[in-house]
Amino acid sequence: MKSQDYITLESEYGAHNYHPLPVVLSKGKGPYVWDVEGKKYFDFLSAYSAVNQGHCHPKIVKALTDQAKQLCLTSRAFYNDCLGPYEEYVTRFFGYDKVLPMNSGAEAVETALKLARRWGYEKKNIPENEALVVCCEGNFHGRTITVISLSTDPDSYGGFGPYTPGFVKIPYNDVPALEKVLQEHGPRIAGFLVEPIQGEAGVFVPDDGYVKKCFDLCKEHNVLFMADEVQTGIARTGKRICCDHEGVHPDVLILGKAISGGVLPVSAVLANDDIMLTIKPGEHGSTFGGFPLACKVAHAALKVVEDEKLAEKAAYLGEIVRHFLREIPSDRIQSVRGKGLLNAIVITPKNGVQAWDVCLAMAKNGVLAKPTHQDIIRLAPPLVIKESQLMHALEVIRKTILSFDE
Ligand code: IF1
Repeated sequence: MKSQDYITLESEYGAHNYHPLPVVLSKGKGPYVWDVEGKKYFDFLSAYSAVNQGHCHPKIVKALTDQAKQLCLTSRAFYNDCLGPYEEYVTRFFGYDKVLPMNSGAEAVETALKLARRWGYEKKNIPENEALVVCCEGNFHGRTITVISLSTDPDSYGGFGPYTPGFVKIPYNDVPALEKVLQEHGPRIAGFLVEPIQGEAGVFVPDDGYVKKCFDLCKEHNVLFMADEVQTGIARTGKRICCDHEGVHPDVLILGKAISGGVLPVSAVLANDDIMLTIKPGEHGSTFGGFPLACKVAHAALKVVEDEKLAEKAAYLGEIVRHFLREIPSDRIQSVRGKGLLNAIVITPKNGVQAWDVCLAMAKNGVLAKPTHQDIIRLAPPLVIKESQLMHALEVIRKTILSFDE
């Protein structure tokens, strides 16, 4: 079958909840993917930063296949010999007392929201059903009904009401706005949920010091600082988690995507005992949460991050990316921004050429990326990409953008 045949099948039998680029992939290895016609591409999306360790990393695939022959799923009705060792590893890896394992990023965000509310009632004595969580305009935390209730993007929340109450939205990258809401409603506020870099908003990097100032304000007002690092975590921005850039240790850390190296849906919420133990047996969980396969895969995926020094690599290569892109002599590039290997170029639409057209041309030339919000192209290759491979891909991006100026 050809690419078009697969596209037709998806259109015929699948929900139309996505608008993919017309590329049908069938193989992945490291920073590369291949389509069904055998064309090779650099993957500059990394499944939205889930494939930081590269496609089909041998050590992660081995962990999956070895465990899959042994025991896949027990449910949490019983103990098993994978969960405890993984919980010890991942809590030590990120520096917390406890982890609550879930599957998707949205589920981990929901878990964090439940933890904040429960902690608010039990430890902060917020009156029952009155807890508030502060979140930021422009956020993306997932697509469940409660999580879209935090959203300010009509494409995310439109037509799905009524919405979950108890959220206060403030501008992102605006410390005084947080200070004001804490002064006005502090005693009822259980948590502040924030992405240290807003990924979906277009790799919106806040001012230096923003994360630290928000953290300090939360401490001052006895509010949980909850970092959604589903996209920015796991070495992507050049540190183990993005909050590390400002020495902030979130009260609640939300992880997903690359915690499994993009092999299985694995997410996690980490917190210390005074927060985590407010949820009692039988009050939260999920069938596959922390199942044996997930434990082995995530353990292997995190070990790859450590052994291959992927955070340091991302920091070093990220500087090269931003310098290179800023040197491209094209007025179509409005700005270049990012941290580590989470970067984006803002494209100025000119004579009808938009970011989508640039991505189509890049795909033709062997680099896969996808625009977000019309004019922003996110560039996030797997962190295992070699410098020589990166330079090759950057040259392709350069030539592609300049080709529109001819
Ligand atoms: C899609 C966006 C990115 C996330 C942050 C939680 C989640 C995500 C910071 C939820 C998920 C994914 C969802 C995916 C595309 C991608 C995405 F475009 F949707 F917004 F990365 F920016 N917190 N982001 O980025 O995690 O439930 O998906 O596991 O919906 O197509 P999830």
